[in-house]
Amino acid sequence: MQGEGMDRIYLRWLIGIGTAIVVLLVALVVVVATGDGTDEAAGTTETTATTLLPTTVTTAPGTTVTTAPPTTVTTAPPTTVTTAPPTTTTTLPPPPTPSCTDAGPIPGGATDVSTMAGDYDGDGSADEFSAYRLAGSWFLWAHLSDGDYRLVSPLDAAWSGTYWDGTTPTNVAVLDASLLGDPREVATVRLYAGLGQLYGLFAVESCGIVPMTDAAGAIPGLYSAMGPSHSEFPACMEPDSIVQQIELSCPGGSDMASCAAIDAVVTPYVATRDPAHLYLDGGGSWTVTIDQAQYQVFLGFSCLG
Ligand SMILES: [Ca+2]
Repeated sequence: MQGEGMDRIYLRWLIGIGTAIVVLLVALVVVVATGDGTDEAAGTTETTATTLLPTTVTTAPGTTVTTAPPTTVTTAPPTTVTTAPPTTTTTLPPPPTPSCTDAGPIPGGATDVSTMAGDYDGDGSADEFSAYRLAGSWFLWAHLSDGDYRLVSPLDAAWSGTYWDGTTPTNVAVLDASLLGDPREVATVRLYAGLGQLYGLFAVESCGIVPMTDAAGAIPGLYSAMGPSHSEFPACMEPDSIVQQIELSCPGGSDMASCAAIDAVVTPYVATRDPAHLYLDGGGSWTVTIDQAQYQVFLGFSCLG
């Protein structure tokens, strides 16, 4: 009976030991399953690592992929295109058709011909204005580029009776051409008659050669005279439509070339066209004292060339 008791005691001890081992194993499993509570208490978050597995692309066997070679594109060089300059078409107004009668050339027997080139019809091309003597009489003659015709005007007794004092000029010469407020130049013509000498300004208008006349229809008193202590001449104040008869003298009879204070008397005229006139300015003559520099300026405006 005593041996049987010992067996029972030993069996109970074994059961106790086994039970303890089982409890410990269960406890260990719980701890492993829940992790240690220290980290959770500290508020840290566990990181779960995610591993991406490489994707295996399987190419079906027997499939041959042929890659086309690169295509070479040849670019043509740029073509140079030459553009012709634009054609400028200048439309000119139709040339006037003057009904002027062509007077013909200067006669072969003419003498004492004097000519001054100028644009007497204002078309931008040079014309000719001449004076000549033929069989004892004087003539004015013009060749106009506008229409290419020629005009002639005899300076006979009838002409002089109309525009002068009836005196027939004995020497005539064309001296200058001036612009007087109009595209058409006027010609200065010296009309010499012994004791009388006059300068006429002549224009081309209405198929004729006409003098510029004053309100009375006569050639105004444009003249010249030169001496040691005086100088008188007409001044064409280009491009203004002003003509001035200038009378200069040096007080005391001193030489004009060295005179420091020159007395000047100026008589102004105003040129108009269609018809051609040279009207005395309503203000009349005025006087002024000029120096040598101003004297040269006046000389530069001389209508006498
Ligand atoms: Ca012309």
